[in-house]
Amino acid sequence: MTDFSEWFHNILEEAEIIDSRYPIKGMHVWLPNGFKIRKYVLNILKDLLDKEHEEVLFPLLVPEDELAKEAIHVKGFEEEVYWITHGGLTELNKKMALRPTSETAMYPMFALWVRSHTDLPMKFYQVVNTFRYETKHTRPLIRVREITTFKEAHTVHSTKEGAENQVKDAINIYKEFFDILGIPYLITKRPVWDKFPGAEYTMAFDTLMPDGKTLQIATVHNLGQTFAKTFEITYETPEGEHEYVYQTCYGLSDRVIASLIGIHGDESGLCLPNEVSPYQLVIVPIIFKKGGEEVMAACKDIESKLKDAGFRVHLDDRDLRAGKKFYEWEMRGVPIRIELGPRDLSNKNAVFVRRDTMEKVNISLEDDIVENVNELMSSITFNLRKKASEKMKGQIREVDNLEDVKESIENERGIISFAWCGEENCGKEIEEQANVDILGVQEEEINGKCFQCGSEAKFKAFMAKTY
Ligand code: PR8
Repeated sequence: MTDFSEWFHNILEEAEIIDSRYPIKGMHVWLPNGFKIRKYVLNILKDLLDKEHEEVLFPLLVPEDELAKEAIHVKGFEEEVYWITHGGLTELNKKMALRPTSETAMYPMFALWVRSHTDLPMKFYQVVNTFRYETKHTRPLIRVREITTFKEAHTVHSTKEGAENQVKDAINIYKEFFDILGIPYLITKRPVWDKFPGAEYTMAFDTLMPDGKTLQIATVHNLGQTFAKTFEITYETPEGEHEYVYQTCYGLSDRVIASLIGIHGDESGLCLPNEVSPYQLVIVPIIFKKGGEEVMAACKDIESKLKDAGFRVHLDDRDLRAGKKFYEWEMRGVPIRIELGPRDLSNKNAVFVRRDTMEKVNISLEDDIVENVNELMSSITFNLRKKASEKMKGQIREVDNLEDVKESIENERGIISFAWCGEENCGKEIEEQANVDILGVQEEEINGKCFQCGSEAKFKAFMAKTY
C-alpha cells in the first residue's frame, strides 16, 4: 500500500464498513457489513471476559460533582468532556457529562456494593459508547469522538497483590484476544507522563500499522487505592476493620477493527480471519450456456453441507460476470472462495481459492468437504497471524544514539528499542529531539548506559511515531 491513509478510507467505504459522512466530526455510522465484523470481534472478547467477569450496564450520564471528585482523573479528561447543560429549555442545576469512560459513574455505586471481604474480588465489564472531545486529528475507528464499542472492565480487590495479579490476568485475556485475530502487539509499561489519569501505572498494547506508526489498541491500568479513597470504597476485614479496596480497569475500542483491517489488508482490499468474517466462504458458480443446472445443483449441495456444519457460507447466484464477483468478495476479505464450473464438475472437483495467499487448490467433490474447509481455515488463520507477527518483529530495531534514531525514524518509521535510565526529564528530551513518542518500558535486566544522558540504564524502552 503506498498511501495507507487513503487506502484505509477507501476500504471502509468500498467494503461498506462505516459511513463517515455523518454530519458530526468524529462520529460515524456502522453499516451492516461493518456491524457484522464488529459483532464477531466483540463476541470473541465477551467469551473471554465472561469466564470471570459479570456484564453490567451503567447510565451514559455522569453528574458533574461525581466527575469532579477525583482531581487527577478529571484534570486528565477536562478538555475532552461533552456536557449536557439543558433539559429542554430549562437549564439544569447540575450539569451532566457524557461519560468519557465510566470510573466516576461506576465507583460511587461500587462504594454501595462493596461491604465485606467476602464480596471481593468483584469483576465487571460493560460494552458502551463513550464520548471524548478529541482535539487531535480524528480518523474513523482510530480516533473518534463517539467511541461506539468501548469495552471497559473494572475490578475491585482486597489486596494490592490481588490488583497486581488482575493486571497480569487482563494482559493474558487481551493477548489471547489479539492472538485469535492475528494482531501482533508490543506490551510496555507507559512512562509516568503518559499513564491513565488517576492510575498508579498503565500497561499498554501497541501494534504497528502499515504506515509504520504505532496504534495503542488496549490498556490495562492499576488504579491502586486512588479512586477507593476518593469514592470511599471500603470493605470490612475478617477482623472487623475497614480498609480501602484496590482497583484495576482495562479497556479497548474499535481501534481493534482498524488494526484488523490495516494489518491483514492488501491491495485487493480486506483480508479477514474466518473467526470474524461476515461470510467465511462464498461459492461462485461458473455458468456457461450448457450444464448450468447441474453446476447450480452441485453448488447448492456444497452450500447445504457447509451450512449444516455451521459455516457462514453464501452462494452468489447473481446474474453477473464471475470475475466481477471474485473482485467483490476479495475486496470484502472473504477467507475462502469456491469456484465450480462444468469442467470442474465433470472432473468431480471444485476450486478453492484462499484469500490470504490467493492460492488455488483443487478439492475433490468426493472428499469430506467440511474437513477440507476446516483445515484450510486453520491454515489461513495461522498464516495471517504468522505473517503479521513476523512483519512487526522485523520493524523493531535497536538503535544506540539519537542521531541514528532521527534518521531511522524518518526513513523507515517502525519501532526503535533503546537503553534508557527511565527519568522523566531525559525521556522528554528524547521525545522532543527525535520527534517521537516513548511508548514505554519492559522491566527486564539491562546492562549499559542510557543512550541519551549516559547514566545507568534501567530499562529496555521503545519509541515510535504514534497515532
Ligand atoms: C480507559 N477506563 O478509559 P483508556 N477513539 C478510539 N479509541 C480510543 C479513543 C478514541 N478517541 N480513546 C481511547 N481509545 C480506562 C480503561 C475504562 C477502561 C481506546 O482507558 O483511556 C485506546 O485503545 O486508555 C485505549 O487504549 C482504550 O480505548 C482504553 O482507553
